Amino acid sequence: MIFPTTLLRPKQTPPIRTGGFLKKAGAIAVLTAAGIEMPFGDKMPEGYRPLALADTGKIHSITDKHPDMRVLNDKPLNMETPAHLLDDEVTPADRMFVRNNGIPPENPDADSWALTIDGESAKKQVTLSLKDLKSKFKHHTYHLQLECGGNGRSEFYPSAKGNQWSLGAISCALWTGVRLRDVLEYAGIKENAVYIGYYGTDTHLSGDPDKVVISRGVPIHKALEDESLIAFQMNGKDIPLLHGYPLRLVTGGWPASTSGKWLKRIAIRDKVHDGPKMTGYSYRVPCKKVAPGEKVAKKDMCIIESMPVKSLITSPVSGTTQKPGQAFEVRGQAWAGDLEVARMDISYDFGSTWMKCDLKKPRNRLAWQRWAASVALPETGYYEIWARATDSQGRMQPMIVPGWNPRGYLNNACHRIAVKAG
Ligand SMILES: Nc1nc2c(c(=O)[nH]1)N[C@H]1C(S)=C(S)[C@@H](COP(=O)(O)O)O[C@H]1N2
Ligand SMILES: [Mo]
Repeated sequence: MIFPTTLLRPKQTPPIRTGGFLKKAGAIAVLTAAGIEMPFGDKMPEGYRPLALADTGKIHSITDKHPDMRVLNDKPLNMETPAHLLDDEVTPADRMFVRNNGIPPENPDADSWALTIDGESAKKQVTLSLKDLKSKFKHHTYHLQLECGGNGRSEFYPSAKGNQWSLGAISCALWTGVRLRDVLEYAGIKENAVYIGYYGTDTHLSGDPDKVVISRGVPIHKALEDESLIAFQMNGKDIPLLHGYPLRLVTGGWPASTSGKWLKRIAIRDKVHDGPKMTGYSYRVPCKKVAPGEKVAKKDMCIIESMPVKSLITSPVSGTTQKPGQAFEVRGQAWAGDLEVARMDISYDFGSTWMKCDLKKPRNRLAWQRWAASVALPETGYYEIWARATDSQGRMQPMIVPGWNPRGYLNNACHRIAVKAG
């Protein structure tokens, strides 16, 4: 095998300490030595690392966030949400992952906040105060999934640099604001408009006040969709500072890096936006598939648009024990970028057989969908539950980490949890 254990998502479970006999005997021997029976153990490929051996991970706490959020970096602040904390239909503010590329503004003043629309393809430059925005345009509320393009990066091999997100850089909150379309049309969109680009007020890590932290955007067709918002509320309240107070762009279903926080300016561009983190290797993947570790020229990288189909098991938490033969509920969330999730299946025998789950319709386009199934584990032992979503175009989540790319984007491999019956 060329890419041995990496195909089996080893990094989700830290490597087993391989001293003495364990090295040869492998994971199943470890479990047997620990007195854990392994139903379907004979179906497991060599090199497979059972979740039973998973580390619980470091727990940090940052005021006003849930104490079990995982902090990946504190400057800039990056924190992700453990899967079992994403069990709510609407993600509460304290359980929402944070991805900052720079330093958030310290004390933004909503009363004096203004948004400017300009750019080569704006018919006129306009500046609107927050009050103007709220009074001039109709308000809309949508339930929108925001997933970092690098969610799942930690599982790529060879590893990709950047925040080592596992599964929890995804949220689906209720966003209220005005349509980006209404505001762009207020300024006037020239015929030659191609893209929009946002600018926020966070500051660069270097401390250089003239350096833009990140300025990304979306093609004009995405900007003009009903669900693309300039939002001033999240879950019915002011947006929390970490998530963009007092104003942010929300373009659900696309890499969340397109949803600019602390929004001050939107440029209507006559070409593909070229702000920091739009070019080179940022938020881009090879236009043509490459082998793991292969060098790719910048010119052969393409911008990520819609995120791929994906799902999470949010209950039970990995590592629980259930009574053999007794039914319990397995449930979670599923989403598919611009598309809808059409079907959800789970397996508790390492993918040998699958059962169809109940799947709810999304609350609106670009919202994640709740799913649930009732499971009874047949006999005492160690099980894993694997979850697999299928989108409305028939694409399924892969079982193994797909499509290696230099920066580790778009890992939508199936989520798996460990459950013991006993
Ligand atoms: N101004 C600004 N907007 C930003 C960012 C940033 O660093 N600065 N990070 C982006 C990235 S990469 C992501 S994944 C999302 C994260 O949104 P959240 O922190 O509200 O979850 O915000 C995006 N918008
Ligand atoms: Mo991101």
